[in-house]
Amino acid sequence: MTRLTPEDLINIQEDIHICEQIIYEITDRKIIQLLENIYNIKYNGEKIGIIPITSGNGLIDNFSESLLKILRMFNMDSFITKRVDVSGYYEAIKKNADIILMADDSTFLAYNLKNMKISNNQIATGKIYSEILINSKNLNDKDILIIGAGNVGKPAIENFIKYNYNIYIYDLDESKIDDIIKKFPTIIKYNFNQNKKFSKIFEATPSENTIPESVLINGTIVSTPGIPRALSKTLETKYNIKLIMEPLGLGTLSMIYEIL
Ligand code: NAD
Ligand code: 2YH
Repeated sequence: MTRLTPEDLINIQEDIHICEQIIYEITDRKIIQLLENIYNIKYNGEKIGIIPITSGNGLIDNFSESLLKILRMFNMDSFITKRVDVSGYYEAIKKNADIILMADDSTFLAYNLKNMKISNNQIATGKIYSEILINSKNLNDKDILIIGAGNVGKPAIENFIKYNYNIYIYDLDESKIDDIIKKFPTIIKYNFNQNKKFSKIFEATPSENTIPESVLINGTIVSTPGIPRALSKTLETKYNIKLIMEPLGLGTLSMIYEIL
């Protein structure tokens, strides 16, 4: 599993700000409006405690601070516990947190201590990045290319199925595709020789430059939580791509809304 690096998070506020503008351009909605529509709930001042976790490979410089910046950008009442791990959990409860956020090397979760709902970053990220495409004004085109059918890709695929998309899927690991096609037989295995172009692409892999020129048209919307970047800057500019890409913010907000 890919681990975030402090470098990934350096421009987190600016990255989210750019995504906010593109999301508004393609959906006519601000991020929070979109989340309210998706989860049919509003944030109501819940207090969110961020607990740094030292297990495994330890703390990531800037991780907890980036979460705090993200939540505060959207006016959410939030704090980082001074202590870490179990002591941090205790501190969060003593400070009357309604929700806690914490991550080790394999799981990043949000837990609502009042209603006992729990969310997982990979699922919530797949959800929001797919919903951005589903809510795009270009509703006529129901073809979607999905690159990467892992833990983030799978919930996105299930969401596109729900909205009757024609799903074309590519993954380096063919067994991942076969498993998904067993579950959803209408999904089409894509290979890049098919020479089909897409106005909507979802990408969630840990590899760089996974989106080749052959699938792009002018104005393609690329919604990609995958780190590092899936599309070269040259292709982004050449095809006026509407690129939704940032390392932590949208998924974290989606986790919070899922458990309100
Ligand atoms: P995963 O390991 O569960 O799935 C990744 C999938 O990509 C695998 O099925 C793998 O076979 C496939 N893959 C790898 N290289 C490929 C390539 N070159 N072409 C096609 N398929 C390829 O990982 P995940 O949890 O689904 O995460 C995917 C990416 O999303 C990671 O980079 C992760 O760090 C990132 N992520 C970002 C956010 C965010 O908020 N932006 C949140 C969660 C995860
Ligand atoms: O980056 C990660 C893992 N890849 C899980 C993310 C799931 N998408 N975890 C962050 C670890 C943070 C660290 N424990 C800290 O600083 O608290």
